Amino acid sequence: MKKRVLITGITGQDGAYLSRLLLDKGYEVHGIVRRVALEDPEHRLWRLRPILKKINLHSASLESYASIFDVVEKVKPQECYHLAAQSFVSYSFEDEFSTINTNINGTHYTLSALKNKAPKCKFYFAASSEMFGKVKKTPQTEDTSFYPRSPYGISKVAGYELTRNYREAYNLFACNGILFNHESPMRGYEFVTRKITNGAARIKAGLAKELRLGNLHAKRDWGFSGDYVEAMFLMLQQDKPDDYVIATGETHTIKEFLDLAFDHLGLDWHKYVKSDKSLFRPAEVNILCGDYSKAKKKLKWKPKVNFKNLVKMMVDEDLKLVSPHS
Ligand code: GDR
Repeated sequence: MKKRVLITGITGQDGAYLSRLLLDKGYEVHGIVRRVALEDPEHRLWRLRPILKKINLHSASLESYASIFDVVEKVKPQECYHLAAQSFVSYSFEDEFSTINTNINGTHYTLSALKNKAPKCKFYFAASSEMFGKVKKTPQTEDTSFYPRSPYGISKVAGYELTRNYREAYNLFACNGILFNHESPMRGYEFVTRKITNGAARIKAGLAKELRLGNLHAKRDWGFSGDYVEAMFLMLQQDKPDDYVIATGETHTIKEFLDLAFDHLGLDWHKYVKSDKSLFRPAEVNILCGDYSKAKKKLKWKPKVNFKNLVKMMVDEDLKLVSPHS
């Protein structure tokens, strides 16, 4: 019998890489999507297009306990990866109520439904380096205290604590993956890396003349999503549930990202990029850098794609997309 897995947020970047990984490993893959996504597959399911026939999609909403409960009862998963969230930090300042309600309740509903209908199911929560916020220490480890700087970060701290509490109170096999930024050619266009690689490719192809960004001084620890979903999988294959930092251990500024992306196309970003105050966040996370020693030791995991190759991979793919015939 195939192992059944349920993925919330299956339509996102990580959902797409994780589904492929689990299909390759012989899992029966189930995913939760919003009803609107099923009605508009062309736009909302583009990342899953090549594997749509191989996976099972169920419509449910993170805002409805009843709908999550029904899917969990029907699928009775052995593993559940809870990736769904309002995940764009900037937007969380504009709509803090819905970010906080959806993200916290969605995690709580999923945990509770599993406890009631599939208590042996292993659970993964997509926690985030945003929880470290105004960092207390660099690099950040599993023991670094949290200081979130956005409604999104706050919602992730609550999700992290819910996950830990279900593990301790109800004996659920529940893990927190504290993932640092992770990118790919399937990254959403609103995040800074994709905005840069897409913007640079459009400028190269003559389709745009400038690129407006916010704070160029922030530093992030950027890895490759395809590597990070392997760490998620490994967490659920251990004997005991635990929490892990997943990162590369390197930090770079947005300017460094710009250097590599534009250089790769033979362009000088200073000529095209404008820093626009209206794109700055009300509270910024200035530096993130993760220490993944625990994952290395216990999961035998390490990142394979380095910063340079990640930027190149994204620029090359975006160039193909904007100028498909060249
Ligand atoms: P982040 O990713 O907030 O770290 O969260 P994002 O790419 O949005 O921002 C990274 C940094 O770039 C600065 N920045 C800009 N960001 C965006 N989006 N657009 C811009 O124009 C721009 N200009 C500068 C930001 O201020 C910030 O400092 C991501 C998300 O995937 C979260 O869901 C996840 O939890 C964390 O990574 C780990």
